[in-house]
Amino acid sequence: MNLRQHIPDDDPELKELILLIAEGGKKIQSSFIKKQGVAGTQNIYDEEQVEMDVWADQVLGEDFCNSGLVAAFASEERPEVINCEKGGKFSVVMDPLDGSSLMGINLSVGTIIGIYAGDNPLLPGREMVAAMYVLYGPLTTVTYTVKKGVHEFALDAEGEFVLQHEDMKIGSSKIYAPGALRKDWLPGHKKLIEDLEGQGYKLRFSGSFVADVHQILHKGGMFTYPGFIGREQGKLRLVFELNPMGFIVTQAGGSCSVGTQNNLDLTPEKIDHRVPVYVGGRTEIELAEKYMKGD
Ligand code: AFP
Repeated sequence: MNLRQHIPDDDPELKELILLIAEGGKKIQSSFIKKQGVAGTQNIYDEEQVEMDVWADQVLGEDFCNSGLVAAFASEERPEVINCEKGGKFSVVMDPLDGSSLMGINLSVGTIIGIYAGDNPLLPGREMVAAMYVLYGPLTTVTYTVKKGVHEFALDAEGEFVLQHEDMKIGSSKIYAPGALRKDWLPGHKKLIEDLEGQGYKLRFSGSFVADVHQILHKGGMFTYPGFIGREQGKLRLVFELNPMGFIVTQAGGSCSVGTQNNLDLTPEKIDHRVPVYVGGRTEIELAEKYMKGD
């Protein structure tokens, strides 16, 4: 079964949007070999943009606004929400190329997407109608949810996304992926990690959020990029990173949190709202909240 056959027909426009993004993923995948330079510009967080970041953002942004499906979108690479002239039923949030600093050494990177009804993309994550990511690894895969399970497809030699995993449930392996420097961890977080290590959790961290969460989704455990000394609010973005990936993991039976509450309940304060990140199995997220709330 391919992606088009699999996505439910009850909202044809939502289906077209998911397929459009999957096609965008193909364009991005086929351009890695050509676009390995550095763009020489910086994004709104003063990070250097590699050429592919800029390009992927442009390609997907144009696709959205040309489609007549998207009223507005917010991108990690842009300082403001973009309103599309043609309008449309949905608004989209995207990290066009997460983990892009790893592209130069050929590690997995990905495109993260959240879809909302209406023209405001800065809504609480719980209001998403769909979320998906494209992972560019040994295989190029699309993982999507329209709140009817989580399903994964792989790009084959004929250019079709074919079903690999249907109705995925988060695994039960003991893996933890901890970002930030150990010396800067806050006391609650340090206790949490010591607890996990004491239970025999194995460390796996690539530096690409989308790839690291993908591993946790398949195998189980927890990804965390906590708040830390000097950056107590955290490094990763609520709107573009934690909400869409947390939504997908939640649909697969897992959970997500900023440590003290579920991130999906938060209304973004601004486009680049940053948060401490905990995403993974329910047991692990409950444990994280116990330590982070100081219970
Ligand atoms: P890039 O997209 O700039 O590579 O950033 C990746 C990221 O936002 C996220 O994917 C990683 O989990 C995190 O940064 C890694 O950050 P450190 O390099 O500070 O560990």
